[in-house]
Amino acid sequence: MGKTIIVSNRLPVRIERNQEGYRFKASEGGLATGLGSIYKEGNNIWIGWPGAAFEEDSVKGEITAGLARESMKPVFLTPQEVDEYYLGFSNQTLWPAFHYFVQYIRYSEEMWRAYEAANRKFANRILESLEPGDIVWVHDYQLLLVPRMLRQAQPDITIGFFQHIPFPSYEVFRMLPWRRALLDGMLGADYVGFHTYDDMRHFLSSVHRLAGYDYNRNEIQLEDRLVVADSLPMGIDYEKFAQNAVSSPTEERMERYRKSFGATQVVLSVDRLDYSKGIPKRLQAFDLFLEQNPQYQEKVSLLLIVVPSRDAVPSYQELKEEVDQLVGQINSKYGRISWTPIHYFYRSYPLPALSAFYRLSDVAMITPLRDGMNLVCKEYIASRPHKTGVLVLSEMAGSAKELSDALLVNPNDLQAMADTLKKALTMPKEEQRQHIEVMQQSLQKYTIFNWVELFIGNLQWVKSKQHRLDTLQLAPSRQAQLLKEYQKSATRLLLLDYDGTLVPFHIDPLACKPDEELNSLLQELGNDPKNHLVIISGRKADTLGEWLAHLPVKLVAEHGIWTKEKDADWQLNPELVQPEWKEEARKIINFYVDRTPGSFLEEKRHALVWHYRKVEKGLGELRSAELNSHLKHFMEQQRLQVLHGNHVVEVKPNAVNKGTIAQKLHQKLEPDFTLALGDDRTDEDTFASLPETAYTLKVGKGASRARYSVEDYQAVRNLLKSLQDL
Ligand code: GDG
Repeated sequence: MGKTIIVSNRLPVRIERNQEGYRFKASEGGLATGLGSIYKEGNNIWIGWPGAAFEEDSVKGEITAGLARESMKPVFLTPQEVDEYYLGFSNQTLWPAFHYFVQYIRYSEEMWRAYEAANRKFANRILESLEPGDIVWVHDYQLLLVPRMLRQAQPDITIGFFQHIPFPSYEVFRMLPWRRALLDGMLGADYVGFHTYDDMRHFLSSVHRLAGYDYNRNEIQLEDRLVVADSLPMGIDYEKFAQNAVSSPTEERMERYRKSFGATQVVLSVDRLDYSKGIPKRLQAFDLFLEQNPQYQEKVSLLLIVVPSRDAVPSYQELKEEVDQLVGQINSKYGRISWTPIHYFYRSYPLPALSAFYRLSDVAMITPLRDGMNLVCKEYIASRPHKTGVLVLSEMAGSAKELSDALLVNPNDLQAMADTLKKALTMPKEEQRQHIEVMQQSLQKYTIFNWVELFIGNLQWVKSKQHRLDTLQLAPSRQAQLLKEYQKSATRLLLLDYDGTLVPFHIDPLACKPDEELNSLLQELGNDPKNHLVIISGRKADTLGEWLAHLPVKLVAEHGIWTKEKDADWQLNPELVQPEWKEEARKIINFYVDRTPGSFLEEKRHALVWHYRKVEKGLGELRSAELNSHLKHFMEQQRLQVLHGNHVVEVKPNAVNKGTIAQKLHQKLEPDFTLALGDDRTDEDTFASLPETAYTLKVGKGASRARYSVEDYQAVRNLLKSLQDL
């Protein structure tokens, strides 16, 4: 087991300078606390930006050495990179898009290039530290491209990615010109986590519609790898907040604040300055509440804590002005000498002060317009030792999914917010206790530590599942064993698929005629009297005959409909049912074509295929399941099979199947050595039909029922040459 490398845009540290040099203060963020137990263990490290621009090499060296003592490695960014990658693409393109603020999205090719370059810088820093067996855990929207960059450099590594902000609906995500590169970047990971089921669902839908990958529940099958998406809501360090709430620094502060507020009820609001947090709407709702409920004037105050953030971004500067103005208006409209409606602070506080605010407040009003999770509301609940207090929470925060005992509101509905605030202020203590108790129990059970443990556990599970699905490479030792068994056997069945197995694919399917090398290989192998060489293909009989009839091989065309011995005529499979079945099946399928836009019926000589690749995701799955069972009901008694494949439902006679024919040949011949080679889905039937002792080989990457895999047609030819040379 190697080390774990955690990667996030910011390192969990604040760097301060005093006379003696630089000092490193651990930050108290949720993530830092949660991962604190991990990144300091063994050789584990945390890689990220130290948070300020350091120019001189000597300073960088000093900082690197200081951070190394804390198990951290810096990625230094220039002021221009901070401007274009962090404040630019991350916070003026991705942040607004992912929070549904499409009006704020900046579409700048220059910022995108800076984002790519900065992601590359992070990836390179990780690669410098990476050793075999390591796990890399990448965090958040600033680093979406990093997983793929790592995967390209080191195809086998274990990579987890967690997104802390929402993943938007496909309808919004598709607006980004760089959408495909962003998705591919994320898909470099093995395990991709989100706070909520909806975020995960949106991600899967974008993956399907934009990248064309299919998924089954939450598993995405790429060409060569399985990726699992998951919803894993982040918890808090519950004990830390619960204990802080009753610590003496908190108690002391709380007493002081309480004295200043007197008998006034306090409503708390804490957020970073961000348009996603819904601060202006919250203020308007408070205004409406005071206007409609004058009896509450002088009886209730809003404690508004706004933590400065991203103030170099224009939309944040505008927001700051708007908040300042609204607070001014409300305070001047209702304020008295003895009462201030809104106590407004634009700064951040040390933890004991924050804790005192949580304890002091009768109500916490957390109403973001959109929030990945929102930890403040969870911290408020954990900081209520007497189990009183009311949480008014936006439906649009990820945490609303877990905290259903809060008073949930639509943050755009001012009247509902004003009414809910009133309800919160008048809620009987007993009812408050019931709600807080339930929420405390759930937050206590699922903390940040459980979240970290679960994430890493799930990531390892995905990796082991990938290994189980991976077909073993035909390593030299296994190939040697194969050759040994071949040599000592007396009767051999060699089943070879044609396209993609013996010859490469070509845009023109008629241009895949066997070349000289292949001709002589097949000739030699077929001449060996111990060998029964069969080419088993989906191709038409005429083409196969034209290309291969001169060779000492048996030919099977159109997946088993036609067979031909050397120097004999083509024989129609006697088990084929009469084509009348098609009429009934066609009627059924057409009924689904009419009801499902984007689907169509393909007529083959011995099969009918309903295609739904272009049908809207969801509808296609629904209708295909219906059609599948509808057809099964009618068809299976008639020696027909219904197959639900990759965006197709196919009905065809049982006899039309490479597996059926392979099994028959095997039973008849009773060989003591069997080799089957194939590259696509129809060859899977061959692999499945043969006994376990057979050498079944999948050509190319991807999950397969074959025992082993080889890289491509060239590797197949090399293998056949080794057989011939024995
Ligand atoms: C992103 C997503 C997701 C706040 N003021 C002070 C202070 N804080 C601390 C809180 C809390 C944290 O900052 C804020 O976390 P949130 O979750 O509320 O919001 P974002 O910063 O937007 O975080 C969010 C989160 O990532 C985690 O995945 O929940 O949806 O947007 O822990 O306590 N801490 C101190 N003084 C303050 O004045 N000490």
